[in-house]
Amino acid sequence: MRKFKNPMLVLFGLALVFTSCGDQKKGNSGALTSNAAEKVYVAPGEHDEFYAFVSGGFSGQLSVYGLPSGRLFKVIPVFSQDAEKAWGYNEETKPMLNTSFGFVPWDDSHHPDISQTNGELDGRYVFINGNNTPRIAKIDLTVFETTEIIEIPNSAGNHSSSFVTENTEYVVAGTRFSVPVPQRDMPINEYKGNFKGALTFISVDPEDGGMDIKFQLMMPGFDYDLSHPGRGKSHGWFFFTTYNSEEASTLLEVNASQNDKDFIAAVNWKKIEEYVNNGGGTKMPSNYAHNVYNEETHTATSTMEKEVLVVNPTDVPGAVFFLPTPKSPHGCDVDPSGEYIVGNGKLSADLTVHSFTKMLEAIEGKKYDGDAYGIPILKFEDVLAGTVSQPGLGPLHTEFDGQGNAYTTFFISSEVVKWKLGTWEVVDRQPCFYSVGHLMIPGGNSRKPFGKYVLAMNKITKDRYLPTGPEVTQSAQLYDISGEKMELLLDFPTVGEPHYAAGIAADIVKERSKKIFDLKENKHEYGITSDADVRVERNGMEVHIYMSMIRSHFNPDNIEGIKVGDKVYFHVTNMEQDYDVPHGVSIIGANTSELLIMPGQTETFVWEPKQPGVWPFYCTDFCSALHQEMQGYVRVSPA
Ligand code: CUK
Ligand code: CUA
Repeated sequence: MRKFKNPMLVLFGLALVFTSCGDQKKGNSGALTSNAAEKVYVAPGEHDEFYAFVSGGFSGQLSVYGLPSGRLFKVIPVFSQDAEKAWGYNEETKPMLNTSFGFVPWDDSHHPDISQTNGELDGRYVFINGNNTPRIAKIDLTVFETTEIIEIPNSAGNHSSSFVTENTEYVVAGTRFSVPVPQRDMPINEYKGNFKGALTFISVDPEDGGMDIKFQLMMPGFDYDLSHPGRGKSHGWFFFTTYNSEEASTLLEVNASQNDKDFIAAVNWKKIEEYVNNGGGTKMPSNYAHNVYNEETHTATSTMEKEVLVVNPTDVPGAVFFLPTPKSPHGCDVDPSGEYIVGNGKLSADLTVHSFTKMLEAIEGKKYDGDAYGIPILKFEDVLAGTVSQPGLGPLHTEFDGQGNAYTTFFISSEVVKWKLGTWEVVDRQPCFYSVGHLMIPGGNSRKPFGKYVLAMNKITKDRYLPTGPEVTQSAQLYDISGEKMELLLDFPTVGEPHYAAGIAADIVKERSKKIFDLKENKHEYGITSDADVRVERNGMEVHIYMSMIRSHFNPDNIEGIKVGDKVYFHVTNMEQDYDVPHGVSIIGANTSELLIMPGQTETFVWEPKQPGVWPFYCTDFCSALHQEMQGYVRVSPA
């Protein structure tokens, strides 16, 4: 059955026509008015109205921009080593990148989501997924640092992640690839019935934000693509788009899109939580790393966990249902009221919108259309709220402005389409340059979107920027959505591939942002709180240097008595107690990155000198008029 492959090829062909048509682009970009410049202009010294946390895709990081200006403020290292910040290089943060596969200093990050209280963004944390070696990270927005990473066992291509419920009860991770559970050596073509799709519910402690895997729902072997929590009336439910409901072991030869409809899986997590709290579920051996950065000791620890609680959906009647949804749905988006669940069928000409109320009625009336692996399938007509007919080609993702409008991206026809919830009519469309993936309205994942801007994230930019060799930057485009018609305001480059972003009013976050770490509270194992404590300690071939740094010297600055073959630990404390005065340090030949140490913090790097001599080190961050004088020497003698 290859019936549905050809339309896909036709669609991709069309995409090429669209994206390579330079003239078309020039015509459309001419629509910019001088008014647009005014709307994005944030005068020097003024602050932006919104933070946008933009995922880095294959860079594995999260970048922080201001909106509407599009100014880049920071790249927060998450899953990839980052030499600028010594993330994954210094001894304090190396454990953060530990996994059951060992040290994995790279990942592919797609979906940031901001923590919520009562369905509104609270600005405490950003969560983000690592797809490749399945992980979920938590970034603490008081320090803009990654403070926790939990590995997801029994999962692969952790893609329908990391979306949070409306009181941040859970951050949820869904597997893209179904895999043998437990992992074992078996023929791939015995996929059907043997491969499982784990949907992982990670609880978030309301006090300290600590993450823990509460349970894994072990679903049939589909591909779980994206997900969204219910909110408002549908709070307590979670929705997942699926494809390959055929459970084909290859998506090439046996076309996975032969089924006219795949499913959105509706999961009543409150029901499962109750089941689990009453002792339900089975403990299954599973190794996964749980890495926590302690903000008091400024040091991470990595723990290897040994088991997870697994729940079989058929053991909890009434907890999981399938909603038929046409043609390989990708995005799965729930509107701010919680009533509408939008399934963006990549290969469908229409957008399908399900009704939560109708879904409950159908469940109540037990109107099932058979089951798949014991999970009741609801009838398409019974749950359908409406269809947006033929809005564009290749729908991917939808967001909401909180004023009754939805905005959907179309990858192939390269545009954002605005339509009305309830009447399903298209009211506006604007081109994207080019091939848009996700879009983001600040707060668009909550009950209270800030419906002023939409940010579209493009996969391809071709002629939009100065050429930089064969690869050109990806981009984000900002549209004003405060009026009836969308207006393109700005187009700016991004770091890595921006899959998705989360935005929030800056006021909510900036009040909480920490300015310095109190030196007196420094509980780092090798930290010092006064210059009286600086020293060099030798323990066999291991040397520990307790060093301080302050404008504009190191103490000690000249060190002797080191031998080739020693393992030298530099534990360096920044004694400053001023906002925005980090110092940096490294030493010649060290195969680690420099340390960039914040006021009040201690960081450690290890140096194994290979040659006798007198070797200089210096401060790498321009910190004062005497920055260039901030230096020292280490004398290394033969072994
Ligand atoms: S996915 Cu990238 S465009 Cu990973 Cu959210 Cu849809
Ligand atoms: Cu310290 Cu430059």
